[in-house]
Amino acid sequence: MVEGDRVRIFVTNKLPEHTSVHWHGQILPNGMDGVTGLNQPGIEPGKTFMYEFVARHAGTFMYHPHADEMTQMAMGMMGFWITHPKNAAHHAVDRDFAFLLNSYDIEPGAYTPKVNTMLDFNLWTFNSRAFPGIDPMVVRLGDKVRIRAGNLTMTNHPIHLHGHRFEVSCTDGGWVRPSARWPEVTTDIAVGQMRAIEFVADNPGDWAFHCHKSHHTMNAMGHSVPTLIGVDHRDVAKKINALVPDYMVMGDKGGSMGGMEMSLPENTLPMMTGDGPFGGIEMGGMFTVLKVREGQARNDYKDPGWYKHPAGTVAREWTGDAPVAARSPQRAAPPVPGETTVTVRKPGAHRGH
Ligand SMILES: [Cu+2]
Repeated sequence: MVEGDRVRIFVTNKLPEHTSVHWHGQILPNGMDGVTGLNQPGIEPGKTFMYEFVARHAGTFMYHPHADEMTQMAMGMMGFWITHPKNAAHHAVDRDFAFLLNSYDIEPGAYTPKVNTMLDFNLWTFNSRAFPGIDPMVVRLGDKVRIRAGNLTMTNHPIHLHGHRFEVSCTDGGWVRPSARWPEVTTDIAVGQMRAIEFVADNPGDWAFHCHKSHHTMNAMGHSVPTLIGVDHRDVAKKINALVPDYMVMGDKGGSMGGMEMSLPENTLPMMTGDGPFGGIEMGGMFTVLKVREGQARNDYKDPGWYKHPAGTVAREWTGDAPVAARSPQRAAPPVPGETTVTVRKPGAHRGH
């Protein structure tokens, strides 16, 4: 869409129940807003409705049913809407990416999302895809980049970009004035919000881009598993193994599953997965990679492969003695092993302020 376009949309309901479509963020005539019962009757199964309005403002919007929302949205009915500025020079960028954040609760082995789940979803997705099934964002060194992300899940997503600083340039309410922007590396996107971030890709490499909630970068898992960190259950495991050959004990040293191969029910993604140039990435869900490259062609979005680090710029094993850490003068003597020193300041010391 381009700012000022008159838009006519035909919606045919192929569901077994009524529906409607709400055009989230659009400034339109009341009768086109799509709330069943309030602005229009529901679209009955098999019927077609027509919506017509002017896309008045450039920006990023969303659409979704406004009828039996809980069920229809849990099944994935939602979409993104971008209206470009009429003047192509306005808000121009070199690369422009769009992610609709959505979530599903699908039991391992099942095909139908559970529609009554309120918060404990187990698949967290960008455009209904989970890492590593999400393409990298490929940009040229020095490109001005925009990433738009809209949230139609049931919880907020603090979206985090590595290696760069960005500003929020647009919300679903419109463009943010440059004087009102501030630098960030994470921006929280609440339910029903869109945030477009902009930055100059001035740091070459493969940079993680992900939701900062650690459960949102994992795929299907049980959340009621007991914590076994610090429990040595090798003996128990041996006994159980004698009875159940495939039995596997997990989690006495942590939850890492990067190097673990495990059979899964059909139609089930591993909890954390993905391979990088140095091994398992141990991510899933809302995660992808921003690839900043020198020499990538202007309109080439093809994956250039993994970043080739200049010599000496990768964290590496240190095999010498650990250097002695500098300490403040008050603590000139090295601490005696096992000694605990507590400096107590009594309330009286604060008299006078
Ligand atoms: Cu999240």
